[in-house]
Amino acid sequence: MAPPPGAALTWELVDGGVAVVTFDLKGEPVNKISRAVKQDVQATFEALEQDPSVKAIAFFSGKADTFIAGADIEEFVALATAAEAERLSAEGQALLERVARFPKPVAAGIHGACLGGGLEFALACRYRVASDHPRTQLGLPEVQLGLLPGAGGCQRLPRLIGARAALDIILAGKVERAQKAFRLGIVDELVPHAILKDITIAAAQRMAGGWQPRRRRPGGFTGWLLDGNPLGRRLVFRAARKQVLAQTRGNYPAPLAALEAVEFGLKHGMAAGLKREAELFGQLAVTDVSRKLVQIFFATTALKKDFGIPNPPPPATVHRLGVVGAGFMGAGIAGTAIAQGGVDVRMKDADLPRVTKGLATAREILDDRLKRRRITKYEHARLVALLSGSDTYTGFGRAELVIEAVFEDLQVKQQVLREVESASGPETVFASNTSTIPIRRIAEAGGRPEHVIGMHFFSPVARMPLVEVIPSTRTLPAVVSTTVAFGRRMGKTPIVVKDSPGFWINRILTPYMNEAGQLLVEGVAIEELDRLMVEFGFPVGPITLMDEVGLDVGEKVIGVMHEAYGERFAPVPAFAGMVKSGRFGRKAGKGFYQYAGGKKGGVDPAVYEVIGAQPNGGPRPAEIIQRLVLVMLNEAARAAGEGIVRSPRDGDVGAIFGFGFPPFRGGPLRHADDLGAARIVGELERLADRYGARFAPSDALRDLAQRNTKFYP
Ligand code: T1G
Repeated sequence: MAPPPGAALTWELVDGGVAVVTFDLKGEPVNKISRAVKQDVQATFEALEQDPSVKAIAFFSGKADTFIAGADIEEFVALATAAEAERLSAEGQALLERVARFPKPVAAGIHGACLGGGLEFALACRYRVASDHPRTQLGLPEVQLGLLPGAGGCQRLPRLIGARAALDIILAGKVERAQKAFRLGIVDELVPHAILKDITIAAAQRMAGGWQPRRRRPGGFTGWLLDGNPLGRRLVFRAARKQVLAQTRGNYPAPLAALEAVEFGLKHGMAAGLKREAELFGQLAVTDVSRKLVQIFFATTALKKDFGIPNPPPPATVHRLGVVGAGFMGAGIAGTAIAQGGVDVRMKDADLPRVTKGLATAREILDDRLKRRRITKYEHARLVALLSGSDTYTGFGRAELVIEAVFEDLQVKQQVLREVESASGPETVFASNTSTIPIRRIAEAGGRPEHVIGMHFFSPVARMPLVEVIPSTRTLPAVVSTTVAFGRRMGKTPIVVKDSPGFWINRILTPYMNEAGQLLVEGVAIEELDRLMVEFGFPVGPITLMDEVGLDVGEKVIGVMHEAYGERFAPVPAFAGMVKSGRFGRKAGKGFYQYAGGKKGGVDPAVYEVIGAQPNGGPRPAEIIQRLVLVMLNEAARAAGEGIVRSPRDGDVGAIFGFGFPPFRGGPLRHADDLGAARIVGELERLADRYGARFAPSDALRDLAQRNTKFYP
């Protein structure tokens, strides 16, 4: 019975009675499992069961780089009730139960992304072959969407690879490379892409002939000791619950629910586990946390295609990158550009000792990837060979892009621009990693301002996902698209922001950091400040962040912001004392906290002397949080009102990726919408009366309050 035209699944019979099924969702860049696709799968497996010539199935994707990207996330957005969501999960479970119990063996040939419901489908198959291609990634990222694997993943993965290994993937929403998935036992064979089809069909033919796959015990003896018996498993679950609570601080319900679905299933059996899994999926799918995380997913995928300007010209390809400044940021940019982009990098600094140190730091990024088996020895050697440096601009002539990461000083940056212009070609793009200085001010010192742009990375570059791209009013559109494209090639999420002091991130972060300084002076203890903001959802508190960024860098940033925006950015005396006393933070081995051998210790009690305050209390916790959050939201509204970011989406993704604004709150502008502009204005007025004009509500917020509208209408 031939499938209806346009169906997502098609099949043909090959030797040995194997039906080769191809899943290719027409008109879609990726395969995803929607309700319509479930019907297609149902109908196809019905036909395969009825057809006596079919002895076994080999299942493949017709897409170039994705096997199956999971359930259709867009269908979740439309879910109104937990019961409806539970039904959706149960339908998915029933379909995969049919595949798992299918009377004819099913082998899956996996190339590309095999995620969420896509991996759950593969887990329901009797045999899995994967290509050893870098694009082949397998995982259950559901908790990143505030959900759990709701099509049997919480039941089948632990039974296949053991509870501990499965929890390691499910609770963190991990995606593993094919090599790791093979080592864990998620896939049975790992083969070059070119022979994936043949090997998978051969496996199906063998199974049609009665051969049964034999799998080794997951996790060996330790696996048996911990996963293989109820007592061991109780220890595993207790440790996992403790770790999840420590990481989520109760702000993300999905990992705990997933843990329960796994534990319940192993305790009460598959059927009971599936039922509990669907119930928990239903409850999670309608939570505000999941809604926010799904919104962030679609915002980031949309940003993957957005060049930040209308009608973007095609970007130039960068074959050689020049990096001026071999300090921590410059080396991070160089190492990440090679590790992620595979581009040839030439570093330059004032003298050879600095260059040598920078090359070593950049190389550490590659060594780390080898150590964590993210690259092979061969790939490591090939990438290391792409890195070179000197104390002259030799080799910069061939660079299509030069990123400057020198000291945060206008004159120094202007001097470097002039030097790079004379050492490089007429089309070379000059991108400054300045975090605050307006690009037009740097560009005005050169001869080709239309080729100058800002490219602001965050520390540590290898790990922080955001890059702010800042064109001046004179920057050519082709320079913008080239810079955005290169940021993506480095594995970053670029947002294009307006050229103004502090751009977006430092513009909204500085008032928050300043307010933390004010609260210190008023007697709030350092630990208390950091604890409250971590509980609010930030990865670290403002004082720890100040130590990470560096008090000296902070002082530079505040200086530029105060000059540009006036009193509401007035420097806090507490911080100036720190810089004078050489307490720059982690890099100086001392800041607000103590550091021994690079490891962070407790608060340094001597620091209170330096900042001229004693931790004797200060405002109550709720007011502390309110002052820190509202001063940021107020500035974010003001900056968004000035068009510093092109959309609330860019602003929120920027804040989440740039300094870890709590994702479950959706970002500062989404959070402002939840609080309501009128309420925020009221609270700000109260704070302004009490603490000063820095809390005066911005016109943008007053306007939203008046019109009773939101950033996301
Ligand atoms: N549902 C809906 N749309 C999806 C999608 C999905 N699962 N995956 C991708 N898209 C869209 C995306 O929005 C974009 O749309 C286009 O496809 C190309 O994506 C029951 C509950 C697969 C690695 O979390 O990680 O299964 O912008 O630009 O860079 O247990 O997309 O073109 O209109 O990102 O090559 C779990 C999500 C779902 C994986 C491809 N799955 N996707 O990356 O392309 S929950 C995920 C990705 C689930 C079950 C549960 C990536 C990718 P548009 P793209 P890419």
